[in-house]
Amino acid sequence: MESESVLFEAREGVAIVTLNRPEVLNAFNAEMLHALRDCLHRAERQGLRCVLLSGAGRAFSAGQDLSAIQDDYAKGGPDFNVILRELYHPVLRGIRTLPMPVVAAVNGVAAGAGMSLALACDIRLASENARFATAFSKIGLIPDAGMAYTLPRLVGAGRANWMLATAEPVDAGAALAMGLVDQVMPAADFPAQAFAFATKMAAGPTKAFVITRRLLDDAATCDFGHVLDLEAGAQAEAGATQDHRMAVASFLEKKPPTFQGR
Ligand code: T3D
Repeated sequence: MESESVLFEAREGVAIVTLNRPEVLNAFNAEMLHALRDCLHRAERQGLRCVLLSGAGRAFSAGQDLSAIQDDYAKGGPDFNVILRELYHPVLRGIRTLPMPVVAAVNGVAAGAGMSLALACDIRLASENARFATAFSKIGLIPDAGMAYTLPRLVGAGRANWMLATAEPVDAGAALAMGLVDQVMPAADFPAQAFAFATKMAAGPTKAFVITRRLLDDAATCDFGHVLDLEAGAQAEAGATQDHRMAVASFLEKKPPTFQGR
């Protein structure tokens, strides 16, 4: 079923997924997180080759909708363990296992779990208007939605700790300098430039992208010898794809490759 809170459009091999509750800066409620997970499934079912994730209005996402869990405090408090496992984790695991790259187009502020969501994506493009705020410590919480894994890997343990302790917003330029985002683009034509980037990803060697993501995730928790074992298996997998064979043949014929994602 179509959701109003997360929009889905398929164009040129790209699933354009837009968080759409701009009146609360695209803060997450349960319905929205279900809808987001469904959009990932839909991109896979339709055989698309890249997801471009962005927010409507002036924000990417302000994280958990704090008014949506307000009633729970009167009843002993929200069950964060259940909320995280049942609502957030399927989305995050969905992104890390999706058989296509996921690009976050961070159009504005990304806070709390909204920032976590961006960090879980394969690539982060930032508008000049983007800001990143961990936010958790401002409300007495700890980093969740995968941020304890992603943030120190992107910016290093010291900076991650600083960003989590102070929760001060980091602007797009500073985010680029510390490796939190991959590219900063002008705000004026950010949607068009982000889409153009996503179409390039969609025309790439999809399987190699996905195997690379898995290898990097696994390598983050392995010793060197184990990584060498993993890479041998992973390269055998990539080497068995049609895209690899075609690209080598194209190279030898001095022609540009046309990847099919197979
Ligand atoms: O549930 C669980 O399992 C726990 C999971 C937790 C994960 C988390 O994400 S915890 C962190 C939750 N997020 C936050 O604490 C961030 C709260 N928001 C802010 O700090 C600021 O809004 C921002 C820094 C993101 C942006 O500031 P600014 O000045 O640009 O905008 P604003 O004026 O604060 O917000 C605009 C509106 O959005 C405002 O509503 P209004 O006054 O126009 O009616 C504001 O209340 C609303 N809004 C912003 N963030 C949230 C929100 N409403 C509900 N929940 C929000 N998170």
